[in-house]
Amino acid sequence: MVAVAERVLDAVADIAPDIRAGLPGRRRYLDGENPSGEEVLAADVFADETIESALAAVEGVGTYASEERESAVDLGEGRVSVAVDPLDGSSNLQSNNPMGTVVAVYDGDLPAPGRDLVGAGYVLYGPVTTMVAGVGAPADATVREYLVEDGEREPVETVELPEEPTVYGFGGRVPDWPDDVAAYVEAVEAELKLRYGGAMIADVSQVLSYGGVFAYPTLASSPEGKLRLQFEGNPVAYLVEGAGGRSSDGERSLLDVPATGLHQRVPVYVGNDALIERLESTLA
Ligand code: P6P
Repeated sequence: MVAVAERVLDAVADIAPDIRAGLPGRRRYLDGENPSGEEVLAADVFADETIESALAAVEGVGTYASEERESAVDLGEGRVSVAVDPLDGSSNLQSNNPMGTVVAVYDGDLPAPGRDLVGAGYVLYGPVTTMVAGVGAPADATVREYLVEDGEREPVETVELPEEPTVYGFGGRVPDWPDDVAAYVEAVEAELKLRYGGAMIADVSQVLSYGGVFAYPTLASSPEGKLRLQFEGNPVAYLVEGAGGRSSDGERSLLDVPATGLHQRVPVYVGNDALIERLESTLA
């Protein structure tokens, strides 16, 4: 399974430059919505189709699922399912801010709990193109950063959450935060610097680099929050926990949240252990 996960990450690194090169001409919205009821950019569709065809050629991958598609796609023989957010934070394209591609590699059918992950990673289209990824079971994963150039990923360093937290970023609108979430943010904003850019991957990258907490919390208007477990919550939990941090849906590790649907939403809290522990006791 680890070998298949490595091949998946290699395939995504291989086409990352094509996705980045395809962004400038695809900044317009198309008609219609994705399964989560969100507007779809031409770039979302381009990234989705590019990734699907790359993964169809990877031995061992039997299923492709995308945040942009209602149901999973059968790619033929292969026990591994790959769930992808092709362009996470694509609304940042218009404002020319960072966004990413998120990849979750599961052993078995979807929807799946995070404990079934055998690899996960994200590509960050920032000033430079990088990948942060790990392979193996969640408990065994070593998370590394790679520089992605000409379709190759060159290891840079092992990713470990800094001991001392520095940044925080909470999604949603302040009036929509339940009182306990608002109380937690009021406490941490006195200790940390606000870093929120509207693309989960770029905001999680801040936490992995500088320590802190990222959340798209439960909202009064949407108790399950906004982010999707299969495509965003599980892979980000895998990476942050693999880097020595902690994840939560408010009560437990995101990796322990039962999988009930391909596009199920989940509140996402990830970051330094002490900050997440404090958050869980605040929400209890
Ligand atoms: P908001 C991007 O659309 C996304 O799915 C995540 O990447 C990001 O964290 C969140 O939604 C941003 O949501 O409500 O701040 O625009």
